[in-house]
Amino acid sequence: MDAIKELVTKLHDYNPSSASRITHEIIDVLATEAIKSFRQQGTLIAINNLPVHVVGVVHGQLRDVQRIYDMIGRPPAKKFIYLGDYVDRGKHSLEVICLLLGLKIMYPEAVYMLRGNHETRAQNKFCGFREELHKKLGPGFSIVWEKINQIFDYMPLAAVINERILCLHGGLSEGLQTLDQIKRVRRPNSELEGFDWVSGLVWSDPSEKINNFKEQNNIRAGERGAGSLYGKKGANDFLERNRLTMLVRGHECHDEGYQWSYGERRVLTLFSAPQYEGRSNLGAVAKVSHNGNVSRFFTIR
Ligand SMILES: [Mn+2]
Repeated sequence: MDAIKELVTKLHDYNPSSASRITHEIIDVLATEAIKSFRQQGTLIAINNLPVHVVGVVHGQLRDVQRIYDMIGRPPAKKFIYLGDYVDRGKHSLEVICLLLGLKIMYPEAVYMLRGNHETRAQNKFCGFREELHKKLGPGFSIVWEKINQIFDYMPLAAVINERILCLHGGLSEGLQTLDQIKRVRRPNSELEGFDWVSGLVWSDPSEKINNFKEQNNIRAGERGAGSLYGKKGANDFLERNRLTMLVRGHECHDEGYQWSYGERRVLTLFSAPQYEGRSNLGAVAKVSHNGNVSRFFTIR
């Protein structure tokens, strides 16, 4: 545990010029402890200790993860739930995932991490993470890559805040009727690439163009090739059936860092990586306050 504390302290203030190597040994420790922690908390997490800050996609942008702590405060004084996509795209996937896993291990009731579609081998093999490990770790990097992906296989898929706000990475599908279904998903769960509702948890997107559900199987039309689109009626029926007031998810970049769908305040997208891939978007974090409502947004430029 001392080694993890030391790593977390270092990564809180890390800057590339003072980089010191993250070793294979520390990743072994992180893997053992993180898997233990994720197994203890189930596939669907209940968060009843408010306030909590909901962070969307961060995609390897370590500096922005640090800036969010500078703005809001650090765990365990402040509580956070992250909506996935820690790795790929940005330059510091390794540092981001090690910092967040270290915090998760140290403060299991103040830091929660959900799985995103990039926390899968099929995505992070080709979207930046594997190459980053090759560059930073040299020989033996593929063992570390596999080990970190084994951690991802145990990450929870959803959380419910205050019994009313469902958090996940992607969204809903026709085959998902109740929260109990999510609770019963067995882990480790390595494949999340299809149109089934489990894959949809990390792949699906809200859509203004349809009413209920539609598989995203038309890649030529710009669809993702996994998960579903979910419309206003599909989303609201699901929320009402499960006595939820809101769905908060990540997975899509928006200019303001957050977006409400369907002209209502029931389905919220959060994206927390500003200037993502050369765009000029803001990054946003939502605060769920004591009364269980989204009370404010923090944004970074
Ligand atoms: Mn995503």
